[in-house]
Amino acid sequence: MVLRRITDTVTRGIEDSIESVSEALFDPVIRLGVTGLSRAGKTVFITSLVSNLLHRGRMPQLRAAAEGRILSAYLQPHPDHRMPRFAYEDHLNALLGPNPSWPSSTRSISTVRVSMRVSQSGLLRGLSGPRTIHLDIVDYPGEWLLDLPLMSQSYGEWSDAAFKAARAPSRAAEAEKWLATTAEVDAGQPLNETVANSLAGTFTDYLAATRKAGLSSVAPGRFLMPGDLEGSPALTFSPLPKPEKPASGSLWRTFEKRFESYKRVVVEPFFRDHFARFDRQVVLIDTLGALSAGPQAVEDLRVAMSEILACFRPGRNSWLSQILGRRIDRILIAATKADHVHHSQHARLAATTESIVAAARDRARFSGAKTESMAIASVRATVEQTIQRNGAEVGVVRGRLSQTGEYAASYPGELPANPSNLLLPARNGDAAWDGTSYRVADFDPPVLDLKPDEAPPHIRLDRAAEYLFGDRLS
Ligand SMILES: Nc1nc2c(ncn2[C@@H]2O[C@H](COP(=O)(O)OP(=O)(O)OP(=O)(O)O)[C@@H](O)[C@H]2O)c(=O)[nH]1
Ligand SMILES: [Mg+2]
Repeated sequence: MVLRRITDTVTRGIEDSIESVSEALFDPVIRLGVTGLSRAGKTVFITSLVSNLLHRGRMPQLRAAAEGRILSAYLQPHPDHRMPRFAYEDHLNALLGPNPSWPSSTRSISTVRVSMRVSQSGLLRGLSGPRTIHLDIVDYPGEWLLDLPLMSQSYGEWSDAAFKAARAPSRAAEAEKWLATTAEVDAGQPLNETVANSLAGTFTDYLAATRKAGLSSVAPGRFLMPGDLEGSPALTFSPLPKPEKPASGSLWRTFEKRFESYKRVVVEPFFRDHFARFDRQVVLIDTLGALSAGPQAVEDLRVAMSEILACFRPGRNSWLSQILGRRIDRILIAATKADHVHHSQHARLAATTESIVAAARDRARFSGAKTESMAIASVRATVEQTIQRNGAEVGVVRGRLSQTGEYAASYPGELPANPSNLLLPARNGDAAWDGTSYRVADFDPPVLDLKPDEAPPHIRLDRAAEYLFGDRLS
């Protein structure tokens, strides 16, 4: 019996490795990472992309689709059974029902495999038959990337940086309670779990409040996006001022240990097992949302995006560059929800996004990854209209407003031709935009009466797909 089980295991092991060898040899796999900060639009993007790959009528800019070379596309179970499956069907059903709703918020990593039978282009077409190409799309919170800098920081350094950030004027109100709780604690005293919980709790509340105020830079990522670590001791710590000589068993030493184990047990496995395996990456960014929250939200978004993009160009001797198995050679930075503004403003939306990420993007480009920015809408929830306003024609969008459920036109304001008009006040820490405001309405998803072979309407999702993996379908 025992022998039989061992042989079974060995055979299965061999079969598994044969499967992965044959897959590696014959069926190319494209691993596409989809990230962005919370509410950036990751789930809607993946749901619409998968649907539009399965039914390609709205994908003229994806060359392989336009040339009729994608003979079929279908969903397959992912070979790595440990990875949670992206709930594509649930998310699509939410969008397509008679009372459509946006998919619910996701908190962790998940994946879906779209397999395509593709015939080759040009001369090769006649020479070899179609082949199967797997596209593995991985949804993961951008907040998790904000943890990379922790890998090179000690607990003391991280604490100092966190206190400095919390004392910035834009965070003072949100940080007040946590700083007051910290001030009452003697970090050199022996650990007391009640005190530890109250520190970690007020610290997490502070991070959540800054996020709610529209600020983006809120590491450690798992405090707000715990995934399956909710309530775990790995997350029960917070920054502390360092006492003179902290004894072992003191609060400070315990938090130092927990910080180190957070790095080892949480941060490192994510980068090693997932991040290091991507070929292509799309970073979604809600530029319009930040504009409506004000200059400080734009500045905070700029800082968070530079931390996120730094992960794609690790220094040669850094911890990350040593574990990177493959290299991400294309990054798309996509401003989502472009259907919130008239198409006449899309170029300015892309330019504004481009300047928010400019410095970080240039560094990524320098290290060999190709990058591009574009304005997209994964699901188009509005129609466009031109109205007369003070004698001039103005392009507006019209849709069902989430707040009231009524159809109405919306004009969020005119984006400036020169993005530095936005970035400078943001850098200066101005509290509001000078003489203007951006008010971006939330729209419900459109009521779609799709035929079984149709996918949701979008803006430039096909161009995004062509950039991200079109070259791999030839
Ligand atoms: N109009 C419009 N709204 C969108 C679009 N994509 C996303 N949204 C809005 O943005 C919200 C967040 O989108 P999600 O796709 O759930 O964002 P996410 O990044 O997965 O968010 P988390 O899972 O919470 O991290 C949605 O509920 C919609 O209100 C789009 O293409 N058009
Ligand atoms: Mg999501």
